[in-house]
Amino acid sequence: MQLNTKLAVIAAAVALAACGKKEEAAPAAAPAAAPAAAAQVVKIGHVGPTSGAIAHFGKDNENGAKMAIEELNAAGLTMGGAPVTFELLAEDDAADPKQGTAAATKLVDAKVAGVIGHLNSGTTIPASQIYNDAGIPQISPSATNPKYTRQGYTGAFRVVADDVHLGGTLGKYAVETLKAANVAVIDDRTAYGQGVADEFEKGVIAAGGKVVGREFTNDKATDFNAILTTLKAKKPDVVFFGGMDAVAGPMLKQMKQLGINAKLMGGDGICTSELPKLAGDGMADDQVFCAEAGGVEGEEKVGMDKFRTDFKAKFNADVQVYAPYVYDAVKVMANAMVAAGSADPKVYLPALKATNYKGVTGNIAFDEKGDIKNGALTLMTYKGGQRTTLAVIR
Ligand code: ABU
Repeated sequence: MQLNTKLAVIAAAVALAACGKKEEAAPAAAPAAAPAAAAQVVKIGHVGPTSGAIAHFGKDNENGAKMAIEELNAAGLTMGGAPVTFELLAEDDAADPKQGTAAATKLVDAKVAGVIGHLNSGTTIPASQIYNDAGIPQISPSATNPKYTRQGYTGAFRVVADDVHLGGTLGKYAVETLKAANVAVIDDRTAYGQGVADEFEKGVIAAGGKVVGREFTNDKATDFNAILTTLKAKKPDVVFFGGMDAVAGPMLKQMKQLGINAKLMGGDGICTSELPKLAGDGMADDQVFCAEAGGVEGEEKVGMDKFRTDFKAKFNADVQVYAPYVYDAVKVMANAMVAAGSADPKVYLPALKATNYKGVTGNIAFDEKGDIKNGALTLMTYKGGQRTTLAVIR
């Protein structure tokens, strides 16, 4: 007799005893029904900075994950013939590489079947070694440093374009479209900030522009007067900042105070709905140019627009940048598990590699490195404190 059947017989006997009936008085037991397959709970980890200066990014990403998990659980899915529910284990790494590896170790110990994250390149890259050693697949929805998918880890995936694409395109745009002859570059010395600034410089030079100055700060700095004064003397048409919006906001204020009229460009790290609040009156219309490392256009916008509306209704917050990419990444991972009939990474990894998924961020398929195929960029500026799309570029 199978264990579940035995338990059913024992439970029936206990129930009868509780009713005060003697066993011999009970009617003959009907043949036991085949036991229902046991429900499975699959743990999926998520990591981003939900504390610190860029907590608004981390909460945005985490909310994207929550939305996806809730929808998956409401769908009544089965995996390998048994009902499955997904549990989100959300960790905060505060955008700090050491906290990032601690969070990764915690998720591995908790036996997650996969991880969505981390948000920052500086945390994603060191954490990826821990997931790789544990055989746990990871999809980053926002880390854009190319190194992440160039380490030879078979379980590392990314659903956004990388900094080579992002920085190079912005450099070309500065010279060819904004007609900037002289550009200055600042970075925050993080894996993301320095990397995207380097790629921007290459793009400017390839397009025939001149880099007249390069300075750096850090991702916690608030005073940029010294470096901005140095760059002001070089009369740049454009200042590029490789870093996040929490630094770019005060930098814009100080550019205005110093009378620097240059445009400010940046990558996806500044391209948030929060930037106008952080910059206050330091941001003028059509002064800031940035790009999200993904994008949809035409009919595909319908799904993205609906996501944004639903997100706002649910969390009373606008999407910052990457919540839709997290949402899609969770669903891509869950779909691979369901298709493979297992949450065992060894079993579902081939299905994850073979992903061809139509999400709110467009079509998701991976190349041999784990990068998104045919990734897009959305170039934006700000008008009246709102992001305005200029173009979607592939
Ligand atoms: N891609 C911008 C923010 C995240 C990062 O790559 O550090």
